[in-house]
Amino acid sequence: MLGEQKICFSGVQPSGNLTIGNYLGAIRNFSTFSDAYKCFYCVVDEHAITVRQVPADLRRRTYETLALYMACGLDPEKNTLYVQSHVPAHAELSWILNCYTMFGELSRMTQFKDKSTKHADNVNAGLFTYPVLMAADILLYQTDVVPVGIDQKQHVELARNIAERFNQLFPDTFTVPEPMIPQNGKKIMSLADPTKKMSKSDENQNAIVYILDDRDTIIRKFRRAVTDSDTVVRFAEGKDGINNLMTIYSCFTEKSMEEIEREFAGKGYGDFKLAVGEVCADALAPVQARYKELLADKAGLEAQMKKGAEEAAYYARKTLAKVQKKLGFVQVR
Ligand code: ATP
Ligand code: LTN
Repeated sequence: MLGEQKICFSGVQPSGNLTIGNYLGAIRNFSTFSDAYKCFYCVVDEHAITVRQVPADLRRRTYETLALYMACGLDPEKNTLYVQSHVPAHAELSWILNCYTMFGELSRMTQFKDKSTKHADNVNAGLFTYPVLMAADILLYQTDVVPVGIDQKQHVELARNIAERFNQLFPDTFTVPEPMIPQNGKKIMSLADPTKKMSKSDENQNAIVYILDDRDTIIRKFRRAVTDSDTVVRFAEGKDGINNLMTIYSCFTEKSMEEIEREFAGKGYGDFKLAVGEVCADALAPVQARYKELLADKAGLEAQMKKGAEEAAYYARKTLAKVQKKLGFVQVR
């Protein structure tokens, strides 16, 4: 809470091209909080360097992610949109919170276990303390709610634990945040291996539908999606591929699983896959058109980054000063 207003915070890494998993699990839902909450949506470039990035790509994707935020309906007049590295308080609070986070807690984070296996040649300390920076992002703004996909739930729970631990030592420092996980779309699976999360860093391009894929590519990728040897479109255990496609279809059409089963009764997987591709392409077309316009105006995006960072820094500095004072750091003005 900031005064009377409830706060919403979330972030997306500019670590690759964004997928329909990022869209359905997170970004699409961000704008639903804009009326009732003061919202901060951050492009978390400092998180992205926990795995190796090509600097020119990171720079380009930072602009692209901000443009996508806006193209997905986030009005910069109603939401604070900014880049993490432009607000130094994130890194400063992160250091402090490192000293209030236990090694054992971080060792239990499943994303660390997954990413350290995947990037075995670069298990750096940042990969390990990543969730502490995420806790700093959230706690700096006295955040009440954090809209994320289910894979980030464990990290938000860690942020809650850190906040509670800190508040016990120093009462009334942080608001304890709640994860807001969408009912539908919380975990979109890979089209190539529907037992795995669709992830923007997957090497198999057929596994992923990007928000910016063109219509033909989207339809082709859905046509190739791995399913099963059954022929009936129904949501059931063991039908991971079809369940995933039904979830995606349901996210874009708001139809229930029963309605979808009825709609495709007597039809084959081919018809269904085409329909999923079409609703997805239809829904993304306006986002893509708006994105192109926004990205063409680099100066406009930079002005937005600057304005967003100033707004965010104002709130972030307040929390950071409060924490530093409680800890016993000398304040001189
Ligand atoms: P990476 O592959 O680089 O780890 P990612 O695709 O998991 O990236 P993030 O930037 O880590 O993307 O996530 C941004 C947001 O998108 C988070 O809230 C995350 O929970 C959500 N998200 C990511 N992938 C999915 C998915 N497959 N289904 C639903 N939500 C997702
Ligand atoms: N770790 C998140 C990105 C992220 C985030 C945050 C999400 C960084 N800081 C704060 C919500 C709140 C991820 O999606 N991988």
